[in-house]
Amino acid sequence: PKTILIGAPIDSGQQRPGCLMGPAAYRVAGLAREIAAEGHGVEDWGDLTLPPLREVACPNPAVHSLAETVAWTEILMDRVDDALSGGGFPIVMGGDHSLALGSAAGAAAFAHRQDRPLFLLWLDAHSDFHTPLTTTSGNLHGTPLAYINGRDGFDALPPFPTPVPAHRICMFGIRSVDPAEQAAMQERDIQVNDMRVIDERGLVAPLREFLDAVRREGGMLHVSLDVDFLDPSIAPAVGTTVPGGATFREAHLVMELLHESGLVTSLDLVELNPFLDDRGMTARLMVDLVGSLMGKKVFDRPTRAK
Ligand code: DIR
Ligand code: MN
Ligand code: MN
Ligand code: MN
Repeated sequence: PKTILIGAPIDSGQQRPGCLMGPAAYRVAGLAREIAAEGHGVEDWGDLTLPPLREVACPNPAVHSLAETVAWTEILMDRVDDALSGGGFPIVMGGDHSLALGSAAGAAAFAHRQDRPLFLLWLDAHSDFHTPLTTTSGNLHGTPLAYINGRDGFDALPPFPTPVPAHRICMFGIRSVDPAEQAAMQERDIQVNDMRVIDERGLVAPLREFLDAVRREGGMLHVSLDVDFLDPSIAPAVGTTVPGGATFREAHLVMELLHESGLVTSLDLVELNPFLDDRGMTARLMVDLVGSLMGKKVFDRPTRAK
């Protein structure tokens, strides 16, 4: 499928300015060129603009920018669905992680019409499992996975099309979780591959288990890659760095395994804050990782038997 780049200059899901420069930084770092170099067609749909806002209410006074988040969610849901409906592979260039409310909803709407189950791979230091009712920071970038999983508290947003059950969600890189998130995840039996799992088992075994399930169920796979999945020493351009993240080699390995699986149907690149970058190193690393996802390798390896 042809890759569709969708710019989502969103920074309303958190409070540090700069994420809205993300799409521009990905273009400067050569994202389209990298994808084309792997032999894929690529089309850039440009940057989305914020639609007119509606008045919305939320009982939690900490929550900010809910109206913006609703508007972004609606337009992203529509555009990602459009890209998939046209046979494309959408890559949403963020923007903070609140964009995943819309991109995942768009993928879910399409999967629903295709009568296929949607799976979610969440690569992040954070679990993003708050609802607008439980968040204490009020930053809605901490909520998309709860929306995707169908938790209550998202009344202002469009109902999530076919919420994704716990066994179709897989998280890697997790090392910063708030108490309310932890309680909710435990209650729902979400499989959290925190850094200890990676240290003990490595990434390969748990990732292959998950990919095998996607394949078995004939699923679609939405991947959401938060810059802070990566260790801050290699990816400083993010507002919420957490020490002890994925290494350069772990991150590329994930992307190569995803490529070989042939299962990924949509992708988010989120939380890049170019204002915090060191001579573009984070933007370039993210572009390189997309290269690995699209098939870049030094020596070809046969795809593992299905
Ligand atoms: C924290 C930080 N759990 C919050 N979340 C995220 O504000 O709710 N940081 N996603 O990147
Ligand atoms: Mn449409
Ligand atoms: Mn996140
Ligand atoms: Mn994060």
